[in-house]
Amino acid sequence: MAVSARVLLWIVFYNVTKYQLGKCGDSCKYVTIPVCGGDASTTADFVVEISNQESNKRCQAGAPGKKGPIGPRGYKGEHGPRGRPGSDAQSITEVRVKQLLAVVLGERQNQALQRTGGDLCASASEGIHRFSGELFACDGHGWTIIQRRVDGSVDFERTWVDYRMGFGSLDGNFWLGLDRIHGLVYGKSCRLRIEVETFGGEKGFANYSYFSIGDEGRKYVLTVDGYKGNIGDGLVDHNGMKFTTKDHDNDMNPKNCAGGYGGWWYKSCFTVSPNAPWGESEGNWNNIVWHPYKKLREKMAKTVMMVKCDQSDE
Ligand SMILES: [Ca+2]
Repeated sequence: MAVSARVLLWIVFYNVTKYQLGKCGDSCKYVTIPVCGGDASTTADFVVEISNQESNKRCQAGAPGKKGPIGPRGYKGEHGPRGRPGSDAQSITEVRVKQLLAVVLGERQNQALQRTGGDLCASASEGIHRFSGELFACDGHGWTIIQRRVDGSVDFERTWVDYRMGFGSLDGNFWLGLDRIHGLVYGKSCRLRIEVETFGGEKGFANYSYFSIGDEGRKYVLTVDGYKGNIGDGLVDHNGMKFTTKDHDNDMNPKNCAGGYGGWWYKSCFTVSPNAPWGESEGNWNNIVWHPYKKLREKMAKTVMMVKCDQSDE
């Protein structure tokens, strides 16, 4: 009898757990089946009935248990695809550093030059002299040289930064630099003298009783007045113009006048070009010209631009 009861119980248990809602029959009276939230022991019929009708209610989920521990770290992800080729970051960095240096050096130069009173070469002999830590070329007659061309050894087709900082050799071809020039003449009454010489050795000059240029914020705008000389007022068309280089177009031409002629105070575009390529080419406008003087018949072999600030407004 006991064996038979165990068999029946096993059958009932098997059916109930297998089908959940199955009948275990009249013969099974007692079975131990866990009932959600209820008795641990009851009749099989009751269990089945409850399972059929109320198991969902009784077996509703209780409050969530505690969070389990953090699982192990996942595998390392795939290597991403190769990025696009970068731009010329090195060059960009170099340019920015150069520009920053130019600003810093320009400020220092301006401060040093303004302290000197602007009359650097008043009593200096011809040659290179140091004033306030900076080197300058003097002509020996009180003029400070800001530009000189004597041959084609120095390229004047330069960038804005180069024209701002200056380039070349003080004992030969050079451009003093717009920041230095501005520092020389800022707040002072200065004169400008330009001397030219043709390849045939003919010389001429242009004097201006007033010369000044703005700072970089005003694009080094040119102001000249009071022309006297024997080569014609070549700067009359450039007066009031901003400085333009091949990479900074501030002229009044739809195109950039500086392309191929060096930096200058172009209008649209020029009647004189002291910073143009040096040489004795036959091409029109392709060399250093002072149009009011020789038109396009003769190019200039030498040019010198000098300032003298013998009256201080400070
Ligand atoms: Ca332009």
